[in-house]
Amino acid sequence: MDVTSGIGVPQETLDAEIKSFFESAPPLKNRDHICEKLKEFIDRNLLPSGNGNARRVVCVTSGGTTVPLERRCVRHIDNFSSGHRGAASTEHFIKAGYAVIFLHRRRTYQPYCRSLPEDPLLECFEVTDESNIQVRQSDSEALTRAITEHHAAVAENLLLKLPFNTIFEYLQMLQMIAISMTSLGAQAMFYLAAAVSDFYVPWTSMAEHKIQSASGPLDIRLVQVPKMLSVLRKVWAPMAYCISFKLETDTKILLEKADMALKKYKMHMVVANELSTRKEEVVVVTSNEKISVCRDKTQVGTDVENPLIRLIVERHSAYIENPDL
Ligand code: 9Z3
Repeated sequence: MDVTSGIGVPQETLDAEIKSFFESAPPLKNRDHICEKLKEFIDRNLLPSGNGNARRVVCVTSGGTTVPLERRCVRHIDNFSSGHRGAASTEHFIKAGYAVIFLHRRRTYQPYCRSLPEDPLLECFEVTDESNIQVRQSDSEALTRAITEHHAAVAENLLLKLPFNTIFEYLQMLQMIAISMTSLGAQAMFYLAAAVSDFYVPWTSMAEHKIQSASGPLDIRLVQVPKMLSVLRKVWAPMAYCISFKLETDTKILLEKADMALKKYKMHMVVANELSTRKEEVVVVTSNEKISVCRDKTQVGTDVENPLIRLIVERHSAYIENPDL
């Protein structure tokens, strides 16, 4: 009998922590709208595509979750994640024929916009006379490509973008997405590149109003965010192909920690990356391999996500053929 969750915490304790997390989280404001959009997106992609099968759908998570410190939030704890990994991967998945649910942190990198200036609206256009603006010649190629590719992905129902800010929003939305993807069976994939907070302030113990500085030094108790990966694998989406990411700043412990995560959460693959080299190299860890994947440095403008997604698509195909292997 499985008495622990595989992460050193008894299963009942973990279940209770998860239940309490969801019960006490502030409900999503637009839950019904998200539900509708998800249903429509999945239903359309369940229809036979070019090869006569339902399309493969991947949920790409991207960017960092925030941890609010006050209910009427003025301040929050944040992390470094820019969302570049998620945005780049989304483009490569769509190119490979997948439909992508892009669960992303608001105002982080977006698919197809990565090569545009930081403030494209102000920087890519110029005023020609009092009432007219035009795209600057130097930006016209990049902008046309971004607009064309984005519109094509949306028009073909290959991209659904769902934004989050807080850890509460992220986990509730991930659960909704996972449950709505059940009908896809092994055609579904989770690519969990978001940097998810490990600690949070429970809603029930959070200050209502802005914390006052006059009250002196601040003591806040952060509790551990329950590990949702195992529940995602076991309960929410048991047939889906699941890939999580392991980030460390100390390379000496990176692969060992990735290996541990693979086993503890029963992931199909863990992508290990180190903070400073994450755009150049990652290591794909599976139950019997460690494959180093590098960006092609001989070509300008290439991403490490290009060979990474190629490898993942190959492995997902093998899994669809034989999910029990
Ligand atoms: C990653 O490791 C991503 O590759 C990065 C991408 C966040 C480093 P950027 O957004 O960076 O392109 O700037 N994501 C997962 C990080 C994480 O929180 N992993 C948890 C852990 O390491 C497991 S879920 O414990």
